[in-house]
Amino acid sequence: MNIPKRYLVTSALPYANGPLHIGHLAGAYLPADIYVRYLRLMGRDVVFVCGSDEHGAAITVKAKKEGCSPKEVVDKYHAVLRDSLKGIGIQFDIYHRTSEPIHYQTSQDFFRTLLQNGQFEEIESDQYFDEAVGQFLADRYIVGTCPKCQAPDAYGDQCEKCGSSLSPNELIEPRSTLSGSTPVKKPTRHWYLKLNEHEEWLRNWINTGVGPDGKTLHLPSEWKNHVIGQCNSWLDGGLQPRAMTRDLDWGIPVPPELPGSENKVLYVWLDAPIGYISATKQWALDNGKEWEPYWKSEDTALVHFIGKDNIVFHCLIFPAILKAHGGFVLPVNVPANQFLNLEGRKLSTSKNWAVWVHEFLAEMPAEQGDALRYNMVRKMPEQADSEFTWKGYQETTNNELVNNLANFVNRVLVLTQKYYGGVVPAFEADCSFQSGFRPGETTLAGPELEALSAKVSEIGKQIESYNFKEALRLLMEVSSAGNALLQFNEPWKTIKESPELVKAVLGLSLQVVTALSVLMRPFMPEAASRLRSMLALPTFTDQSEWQVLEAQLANSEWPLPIGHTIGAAAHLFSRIPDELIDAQIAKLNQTQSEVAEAPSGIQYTPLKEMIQYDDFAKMDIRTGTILTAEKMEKSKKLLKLQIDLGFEQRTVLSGIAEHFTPEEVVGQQVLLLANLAPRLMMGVESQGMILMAEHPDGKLAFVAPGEKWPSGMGVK
Ligand code: B3M
Ligand code: ZN
Repeated sequence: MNIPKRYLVTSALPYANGPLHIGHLAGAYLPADIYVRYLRLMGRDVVFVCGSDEHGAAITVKAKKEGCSPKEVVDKYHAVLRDSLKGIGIQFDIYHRTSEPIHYQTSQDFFRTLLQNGQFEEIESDQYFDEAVGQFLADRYIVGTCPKCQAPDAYGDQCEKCGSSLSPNELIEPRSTLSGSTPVKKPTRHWYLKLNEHEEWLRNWINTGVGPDGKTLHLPSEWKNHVIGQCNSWLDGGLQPRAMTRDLDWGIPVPPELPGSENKVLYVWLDAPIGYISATKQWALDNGKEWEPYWKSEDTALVHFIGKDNIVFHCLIFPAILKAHGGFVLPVNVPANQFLNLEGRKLSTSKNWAVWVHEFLAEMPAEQGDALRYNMVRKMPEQADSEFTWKGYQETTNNELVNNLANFVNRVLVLTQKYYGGVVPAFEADCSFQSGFRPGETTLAGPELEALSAKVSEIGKQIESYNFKEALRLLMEVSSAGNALLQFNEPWKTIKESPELVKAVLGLSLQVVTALSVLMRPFMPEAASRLRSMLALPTFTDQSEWQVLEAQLANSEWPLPIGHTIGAAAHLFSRIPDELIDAQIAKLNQTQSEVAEAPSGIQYTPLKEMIQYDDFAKMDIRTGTILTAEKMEKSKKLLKLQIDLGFEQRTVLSGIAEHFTPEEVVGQQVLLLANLAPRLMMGVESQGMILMAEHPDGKLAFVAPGEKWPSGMGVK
């Protein structure tokens, strides 16, 4: 493979509507960071961009839930995301925002160019409209039953259960997520990208790697099967024109000079990927560089790291947009990951079933940041979904990071201090010892170093092929080989009778430790730095250390020269005690919202999503007294109640007929939600709702003041 002249690497722009969890980390951020750190250590020219995605229904729906403005939502979560990503060591060149003016301008200019290039078709069509709130419903504003898998709450753009891309018209029994009402259809006009005209070259490019102008841009064997598979299943369905604008008031306005642009904004999936370009522009401005070579030169490798739910946008729609615009390169790879599950269940922000990165960083010892990165790679869903468990985390950390890696490093450094005062010993090249890399064989320093050299190169190749798990496995093999070297030769026993052998074994072990410090850098950057200072080597420049190491090993040079004095040994990683893990498991169980078995055997219903005081304060709850009650004809469930509120009477239909007879409830004091919009049921208008306590076995009980109270009193 030819080495590209420069790289532009992106990680999916996270929606600024919630904090970062380990699923995000394992999906799109950590693999990109490892890849980029490696490239830098190889002396390559690379720019790594990301930023917050601040538009779309994901934001406005969250704002509605939190009872604040979309702007407040994005400001809050942008900061949380930025700090979490930084805290866990993701080393972007820029972490931008799609609310920045430079991004508005870039996106609007893109839109203008697409229009000029005849890439849009203006289409008027009937679309779902929520009359209660006066808004058109697209994407996440509308839910319904998925026509493909029958999941009950598929979004208007995608079913999260089966991954199918959808349009609102395909949903069965659609409902508005804004008001819950059944929407009506109204005509509206939008700009549609003629995706159908791009189908042919996209199919060819995805399956052969040959671009629209006939040049081979990549080899299909370099792309993950599941990525190509998902693209083909889309292509097989045929690409349709896709609306690139929306009737919303949150987003980037359609260029205002265009007739019909009022109250219309760009589709979030048009503006968000352009965010990669805006971020690169801002980075160039900040650093006195040019952005264009990173997007427009044929010798640039563009790589998008994403989760599998974003595949079609990055492999079909954004490439079509780039081609439609003209002058941009296409991605050489989109190494999408599958999903990470947590303790047997899907990670979920809304159900609070997650390990949040900012909480992890605040609650766990500092060195655990790198341990988390290590564990995330071990469980990285590269080809299939995978699972994180806290017990697994503890086991992996203790067995691999502590017992293998940290232990090896510690033994070598401590013995070097003890026997040689910390100075790397000179030794005879023809002194033979037991090999660590080839167990059972006797070897010399030369061949042992060659084995190390081969491993280092192989690890680099695996990283460059996006096989991060395999690369990490090989890294740990190096550490295991180091441990074997000590174990087989037992320098602590042979130091007296074979001092030359011990010099060779420890001298070589020091080279393995030095190599490990560099190999660790992409995966566990902070621990790598600590190891580097234990070895008393200069701090990382992150510019070419891997390249230098590889060259030294290939030339049989010692990366840690004879005569060099190392620093004091310290523990790279310490064992994680049970208490720490038990506390995390307890926290997860406590905050989880799914039905849990309590010790009493009671099935508790899940807690609903958090609301703000304002949500509660909107409810007007009053004390009342049931004056009359009668069964509703043709209804098993409903009782028709007449309720006195002191200042007025209400007719209320209540679903309690299977629990109480009319006679039982007359005279009963109740709490009535008095400002609930009236509802027509079976020809009768119900003017409020009485509050009932519900037992898991189905029993209902009235909720009322503990003593007899006048009717019409407020409840707060
Ligand atoms: N914000 C979706 C997501 O967070 C979206 C990615 C945009 S990448 C340009 O899953
Ligand atoms: Zn589905």
